[in-house]
This record gives sequence, C-alpha cells and structure tokens, in this order.
Amino acid sequence: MFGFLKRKIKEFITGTKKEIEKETKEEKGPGERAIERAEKEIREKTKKEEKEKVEEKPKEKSEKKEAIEEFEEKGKKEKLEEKEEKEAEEKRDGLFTRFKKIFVSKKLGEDDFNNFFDKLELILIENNVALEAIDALRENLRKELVGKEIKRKELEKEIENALKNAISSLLIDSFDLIEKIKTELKEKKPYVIVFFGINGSGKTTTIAKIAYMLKTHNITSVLAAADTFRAASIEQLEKHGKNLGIEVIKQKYGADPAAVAFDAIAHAKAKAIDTVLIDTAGRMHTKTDLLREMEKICRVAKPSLKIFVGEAITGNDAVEQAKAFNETVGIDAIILTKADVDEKGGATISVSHVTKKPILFLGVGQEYGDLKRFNKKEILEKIFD
Ligand SMILES: Nc1nc2c(ncn2[C@@H]2O[C@H](COP(=O)(O)OP(=O)(O)O)[C@@H](O)[C@H]2O)c(=O)[nH]1
Ligand SMILES: [Mg+2]
Repeated sequence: MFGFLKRKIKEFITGTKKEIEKETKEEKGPGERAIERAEKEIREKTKKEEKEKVEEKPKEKSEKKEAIEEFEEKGKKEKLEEKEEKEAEEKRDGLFTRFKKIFVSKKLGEDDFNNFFDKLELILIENNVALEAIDALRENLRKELVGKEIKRKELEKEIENALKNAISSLLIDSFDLIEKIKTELKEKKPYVIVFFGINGSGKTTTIAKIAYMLKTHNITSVLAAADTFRAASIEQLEKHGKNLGIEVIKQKYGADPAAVAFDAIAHAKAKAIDTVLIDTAGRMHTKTDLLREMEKICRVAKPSLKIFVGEAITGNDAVEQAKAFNETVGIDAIILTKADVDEKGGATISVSHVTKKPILFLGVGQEYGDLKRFNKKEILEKIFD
C-alpha cells in the first residue's frame, strides 16, 4: 500500500535536503568569510600572546643558569608550551564549531518555498492527489516552512514533519461505526445504511464485509438487493448472504430499487433485525437519472448513514465521484476499496478534504475480513516510515 508514493516522497525529501545543503554552502559565502577573518585574527592574537609569554621567560633566567639547569628548564618549558598550545587549540575549535553551527541553518524564503513546492506538486499529481488537495497542502506547508530557520542537520526531519502535518490536516478523523450503531440502536431500530458508488467500485463486496463485521459484534443485519439493474448483482448478494447466514431481500431485475429497500426495512422491523444494508446500482449514465433514483431510495429508506464506496486505485476519478454523489444525495462517510493494490494513495489523501467527509474503512482484499478501519496515524506511517 502506498509504495510508489512513499518512494517518491523519500526521493523528494533526500533531493531537497541535498539541494538546500548545496545552497547553504553557497549562500554562507560572505558570512563564512567574515567568520574566517575573525577566526584568523583570534588565532594570530593567541599565537602572538603565547610567543610573547615564551620569549619573556628565557630572558629573565638564561644568564644565571648553569648548562644542566638550562637544559632541564628547556624541557619543562617545552612541556608547558605544548600544554598551552593544546589549550589554545581547543579554545579555537570550540569557537569555530560554534560559528559553524550558526551558519549551517537556512531560513526558507518565499522563492525557496515555491521552488520546493513546484517539484513536490509534480509528485503529488503523479500520485493522483486532487488539485484541491494540492492547493490545501501548499498552504499548510507554506505556514509550516516559510520563514522558518532550519538547521542543516535537522533538514530531512523538518521537511518530513512539515509534510506529514500538512497531509494529516487533509485527513478527517473517522468515527467508530460499531459504537455509533450500538448507540443509535438504543433509540431506534433498524439502523439503515445505503451504499452508493459506480459499477465495480466494490459496493456488494463491501456490504458483505460490513455484514460480516456486524455479525462478529453481535449486530444482526438484512441485505437489500436494490441493485436491480446490473446482471447477476442479485445472485452475487445472495451468495454472500448464504455464506454469512444473513438474509437477502430481493425483487425481480428491473424492479424499483426504492421498493426493495422499503421491503427490506419492513422485514427488519417485523423480525427485529438491527441493521439494513442497502446495495444500489452505480448507474451514472446521466447525473439526473442517478439523482432521481438515489433521491427516491433515500426518501423511502430514510437511511441513518449514506456511504460512498469508491476504488482507491482510480485516484482522481474516485474523488470526482465522491464529490458528485455528495452534491447529489449528500454522503456521510466514505469507504475506499482496493487499497491493497493502490500504490499511489492519492484518493486516500484527497477524498476527505474534497468532500469534508471521513473515510471509515479501507478495503484491503477480497475476503470478508479484509476491511480495515481507517486510521490517520497508520496512513501517515505507511507513507513516511
Ligand atoms: N483487491 C481488492 N478487490 C476488491 C476489493 N473490494 C472489492 N473488490 C473486487 O472488486 C470487484 C468488484 O466488486 P463488486 O463488489 O462487485 O463491485 P460493485 O459493482 O460496486 O458492487 C470484485 O471482483 C471484488 O472482489 C478490495 O478491497 N480489494
Ligand atoms: Mg454490486
């Protein structure tokens, strides 16, 4: 998951680090020259002082000393000189290191940032991040980076953290569906969920996964085969129902989907079933048709939750679909399927920002258990660690 994006971001951060390092070296020219001059002066001054000290001493004593004493004295003197030289050297080093520390940092200006972001933007586009999300990332990153003094040593970490924070603020924290259902069941039964999304996005499979998950939490459900349009869709849902021991309410192909939804809800009420999961057809031949059909289902079923199901791998298309469904019927949450085969992650990064709705789950395979609760922290770890 997100392998391609992760690799690209890593390359980008390392590349930016190298570039800024090169720039800091070039830009510190005049400053460094000033330091070098100061250093040279200090070094010369220290040397001069040392020399004076050394020269003063023999003058006082040499005339009075015997040859041996003189010899001994010389030995002591040399040792003392050595010690003093070492101390002075340490002092110079300390000073030099301190100067160096000041000049290995870089303050990012507006131009630096634009240059930096232009390159990042290409990577984000390549990874299917939606333009609206890219714009938001640019603003978030600008706030984090422009005018900030960045130490060369911390460059990589700083860029990574800034990017992590910027992406994090695009993702909306999701809620715990099981907890939500349990709470609402205390007030009203059944809890009705409608699943929207285009053909092949994974709606039927996801409904089966959700039904399986509910079952493991002792929440009962009934499935409504309200996709009366697509060939074999009813049989597909029935097969899942059989596998999971969950009832499927159906009518004939071509029947009114809203009527199927109505039947399923009536059935749940009669049998005291906790939830109704409504499968729909993803007909998108014209927006008006879809609007009418979906609106009717919603009017009849009065769902507690409207979930958009999209394929993570389709990137921008999934984001555009989510936007269209949100504008027509209004969605409450998102499930992105096929995240297991999505190396780019663009839809996952963008869809919440564009719709302002949370991602609840990621589909990560074709088994019933392959539904992963969306976790912001985990996503960021997948991209960066
Ligand atoms: N790898 C993978 N395949 C999935 C996932 N979810 C659904 N699929 C597959 O996608 C195809 C279409 O799914 P389906 O549920 O029929 O889509 P629908 O037309 O929206 O109902 C099927 O072959 C599913 O097995 C997923 O999370 N990962
Ligand atoms: Mg289907």
